[in-house]
Amino acid sequence: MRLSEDNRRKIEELKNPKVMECLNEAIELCKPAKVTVITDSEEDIAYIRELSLKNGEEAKLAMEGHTIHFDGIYDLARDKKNTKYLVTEKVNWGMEVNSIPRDEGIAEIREIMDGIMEGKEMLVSFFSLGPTNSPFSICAMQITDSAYVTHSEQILYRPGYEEFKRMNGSPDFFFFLHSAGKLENGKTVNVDKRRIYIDLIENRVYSANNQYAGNSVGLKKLAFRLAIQKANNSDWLAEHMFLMGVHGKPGRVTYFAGAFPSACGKTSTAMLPGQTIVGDDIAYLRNIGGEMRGVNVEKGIFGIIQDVNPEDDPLIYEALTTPREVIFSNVLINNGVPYWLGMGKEAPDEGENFSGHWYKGKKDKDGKEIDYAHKNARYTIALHELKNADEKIDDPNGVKVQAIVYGGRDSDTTVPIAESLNWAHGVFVGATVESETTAATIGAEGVRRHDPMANLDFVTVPLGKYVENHLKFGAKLSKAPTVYATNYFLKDENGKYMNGKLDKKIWILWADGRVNGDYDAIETPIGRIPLYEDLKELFKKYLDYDYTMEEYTKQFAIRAKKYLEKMKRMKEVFSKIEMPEEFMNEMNAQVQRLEKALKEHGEVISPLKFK
Ligand code: SPV
Ligand code: MN
Repeated sequence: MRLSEDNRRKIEELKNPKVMECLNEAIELCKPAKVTVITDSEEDIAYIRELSLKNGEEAKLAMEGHTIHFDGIYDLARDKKNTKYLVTEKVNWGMEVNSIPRDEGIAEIREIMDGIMEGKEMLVSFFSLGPTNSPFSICAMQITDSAYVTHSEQILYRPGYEEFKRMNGSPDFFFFLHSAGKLENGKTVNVDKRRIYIDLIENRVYSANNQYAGNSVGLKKLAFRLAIQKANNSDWLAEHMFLMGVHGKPGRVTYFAGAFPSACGKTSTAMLPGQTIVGDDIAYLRNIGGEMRGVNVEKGIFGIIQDVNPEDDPLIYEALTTPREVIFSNVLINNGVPYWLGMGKEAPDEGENFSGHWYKGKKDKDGKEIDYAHKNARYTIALHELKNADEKIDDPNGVKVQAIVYGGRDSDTTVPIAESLNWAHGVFVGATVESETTAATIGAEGVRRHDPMANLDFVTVPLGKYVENHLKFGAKLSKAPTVYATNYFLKDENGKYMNGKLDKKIWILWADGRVNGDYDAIETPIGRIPLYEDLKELFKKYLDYDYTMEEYTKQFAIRAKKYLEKMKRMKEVFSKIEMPEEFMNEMNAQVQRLEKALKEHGEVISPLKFK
């Protein structure tokens, strides 16, 4: 038997028959040479850190606590094509969903995973999704042969071995079985056999032949998909959202949640100077006593490192350049020092990156020049390492959410910030987020993509049901949060961004002022927008910038024609789906308001016209 006495005891102490069953099944299938059970102890955590170095998945960098991990050259983002839901019947999803008949999928993945850990060590860990001892949280069991995956999870999630003990043998937990597969130079070889199969019936995920955390780390996007189904079959929300404390006035903290597609300013919003961060990626939201309350499912950040520089993201930059535990991935390493795109420092002409030894001018197999670091290169860091970590991060009761922000990458339509007219209008705004695609998933970049609540990649129930759950959730609150639409990526006629990177701070502080009754607003067909005077004052106070009337009228012009084009695209999408009536009413009302405005004032309307 591969399970030593010591490890067997650790498992038995959990007194959980399903844990035992999952483990036995995994051992039988993957046939590891050795099995190690990891508890919450400092000793076990240190063991993983060491193992990741020993087996070459990570290497030490010059700075104390810093390590580098490289994913393979074809494994640098989420693999949407090979991520599939296992289904037993035809589901009318209302969106493009990758699925496979369950029997067929399980047979395929079992064949791929048969003996996949031969000669390798199986690592068995337990985590809590959300704070420990909290009504929000879900327990999760992870089995993997990757110490990097386990190490990442130790940084990103709360320990769960003791939580499992408190579960009293309940089978209600998520289970993730992962293998990086055969490795060469620490990288997955059989990427053609990469599969991520999500079993919504058993609440488990099989993931094979990958290392990129969006594919491999069970607790991140894989658990998220299971949580969305669980939430939607109940009365809560699992969302692709950050949580932050906005400090608009001394002594006043107002919590915001925000959903943005990958690489659209989500982390940098949550990390805005002067504010506090609760979480940057996934939130569970519940109605507690009529209030919307939320927790961060995670306790760390797996963040995009590109453009983290002292000017735009001073807090992260400082954390990433001082001694503490950080895993860098897919950056360039030269002499033990990491270099990434947009760091504000020149990179050397050679070093090591995801392509192996790298030199300036190196080309890939298609003859395309390989950049020194990848656009989706990342850092993994615990939130408590950050100066701006909010004091309520681990509060089992979560934080009271008073505002929700939705944003996409939109060069020509949406104003920088607009307040929704009410909850249902806000749900409509969230469900009609569009964004130009980025490097965080494999595929074409720069294509406009509809991404409801920035959650399209992860929704595991029919889209209509998902939207309806949002509508119902808000209706039951005594006071629903105010919803805002933001857009940081508006461009002028010369293709130049109209706003600086820190302008988002102004939009967020304006929203905070609105929520707290500090400002008036102008009602337009798409929602309420700021008054020039208030923005002028905010820009001066926080960015020492003289915001002009000309900038304001340009940025906040209601591009009625463009908005109507967007509405046309949305109508096209939603006419094919069974959507709640309330949602369709919101869409029709917005179209009517826009058509009326266009008739009266033209295609591009100055905000002052609505004053
Ligand atoms: C995202 O792409 O939304 C991320 C990173 O947060 S990943 O883990 O790849 O999902
Ligand atoms: Mn994300």
